[in-house]
Amino acid sequence: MADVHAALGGAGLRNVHVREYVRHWAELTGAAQIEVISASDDARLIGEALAEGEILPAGEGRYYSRSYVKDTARSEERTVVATSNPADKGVYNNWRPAGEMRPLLEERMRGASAGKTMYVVPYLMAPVGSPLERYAAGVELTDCRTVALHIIRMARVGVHYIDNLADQNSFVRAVHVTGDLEKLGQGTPSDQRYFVTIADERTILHFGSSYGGNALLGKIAHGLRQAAYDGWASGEFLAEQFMLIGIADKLTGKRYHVCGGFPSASGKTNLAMMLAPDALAGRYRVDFYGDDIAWLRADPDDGKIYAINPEFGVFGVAKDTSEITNPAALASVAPGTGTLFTNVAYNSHTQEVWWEGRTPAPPADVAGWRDWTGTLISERPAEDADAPWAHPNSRFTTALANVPNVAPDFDDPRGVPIDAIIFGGRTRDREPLIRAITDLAEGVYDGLTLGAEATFAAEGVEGLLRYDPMSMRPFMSYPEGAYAAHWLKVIGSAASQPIFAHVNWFRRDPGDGHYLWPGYRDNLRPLLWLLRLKEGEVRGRQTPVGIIPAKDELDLDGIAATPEELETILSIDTPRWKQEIKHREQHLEQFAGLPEEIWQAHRRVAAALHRAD
Ligand code: OXD
Ligand code: MN
Repeated sequence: MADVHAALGGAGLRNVHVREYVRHWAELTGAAQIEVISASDDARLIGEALAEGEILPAGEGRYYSRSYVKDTARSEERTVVATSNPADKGVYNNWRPAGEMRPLLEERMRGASAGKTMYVVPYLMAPVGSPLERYAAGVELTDCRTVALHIIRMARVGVHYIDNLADQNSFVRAVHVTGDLEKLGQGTPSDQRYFVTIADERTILHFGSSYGGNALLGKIAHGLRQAAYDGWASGEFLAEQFMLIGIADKLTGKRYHVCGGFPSASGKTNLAMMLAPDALAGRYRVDFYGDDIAWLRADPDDGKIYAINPEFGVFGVAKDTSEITNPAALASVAPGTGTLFTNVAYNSHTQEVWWEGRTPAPPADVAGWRDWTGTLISERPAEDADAPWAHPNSRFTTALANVPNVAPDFDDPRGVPIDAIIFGGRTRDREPLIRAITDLAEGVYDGLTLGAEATFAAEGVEGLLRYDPMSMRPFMSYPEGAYAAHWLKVIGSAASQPIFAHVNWFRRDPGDGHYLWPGYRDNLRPLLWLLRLKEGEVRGRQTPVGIIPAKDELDLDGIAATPEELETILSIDTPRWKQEIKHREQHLEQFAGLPEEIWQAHRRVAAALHRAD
């Protein structure tokens, strides 16, 4: 049995509530040792993990790990939000009674860390001194060293973050127990895994995975599910799966900030790290704040909405990251950055890494190259010859400070004032490049009806979206009707509100299917138009679903699009929109207690489309 108090005392950890929490879980999980971790332990932990073969060197100051083959992604079916109030049940939060889930998790976790070290990782999901700091402190207990290494990159980690809390008991209890990964029946009817957030007890219990958001509990479980619940329960803030960027106009000296949500595979990380296109770089600079999470609050001092990125790092999808799609991401994982790669392809001779889309073709000389499962490419069976080298969900984990265009004030506790909130789907034939929405309820309505086209026609009705409200579907922690009302309340309480917009980089030519917009860096152009619209410098063209740029209002210097292509991306397809409106109605009808303002917004848009005949 671990000597908990000696370990905590030795680390200078005095918070009695933390000490009691660690004692409880050390006893229950049967961990053999306790070790308290601060960010300054990184080099030692890296050395130990290398010595144990848990990670491998990937060139200077970079590391590589593989997860268990059946442990490569989040599992939405095994994720539960539990509370003691049945009224907290929503459509997407997979609600269960706390009284049922806690014993179930305790049973799974009992004795499951026997013989292992339990790392005690105190963390903060906010810049120090943030007005939201009291919702940001947590202590993750994990029995996996590589998880501790990931948390050091993704959150601010150190004992002082929880020893100096104003309310010593106001930290999130986040327990991660890996379990015997080979015996958990992942994806079968007898799946043993459970990823539970007991939101009204501010306790997170995750069992059965050491991968990504399943194991780095500060990120999705605390940073999104718990924080969204806390933001609602306190009435103080919103926690959203949003990227956050700054746009600086070097000519006027003005700085703008834009945040927004995108369903997966809609280009959120590339947008977050975008650089200005060459033709505009003399005038504009894009600053990176965050690629995945933003917490938003109204500031009573100036009546603006402020956002922070609660994270300290990026857990980015490697696939398709290249010099063309995201040069800033590549620079952020360069030698010397301390980056951890997971489940990409690895060359055991040269210590290089590779993933699909990194270069147009995989390395020609396969000597030493192994796929993400560890199999030598040269020895893969014939039937696997075309299988990807890297797992499609393979990742890089690097600190925000490694991103070359990270904003100079990314650590500012106040956060940054938000000028625009954008939602971006992936729609081939209906959504224009951008449509601005000036009404709050219509903006929230647009977020609630966000979606991406189903990847395979077989998955759904032709033209039907997989709705992903505000890109929060997997992270919703309380009912959707209350969620919409909370949005109206928080943003509505700001005297000076952001403008909303819906963007779509994926409109296709109806004939040959080619993409009509170049995307990537050029996505700055519609955002500049949106900011100019907000400033009253352009007027746009009103349509039933929002304001679209007039052709001469977009700065297209250096863009090769033909007039016909522009015509298409700056238009709406009314018959397709009428179809969509019917689907939306069914989607929204699922949500009990949806505010009347949202229904009114829906009816206004539907009526305007009807009149557009
Ligand atoms: C996610 C992530 O799963 O950001 O959304 O890792
Ligand atoms: Mn995410």
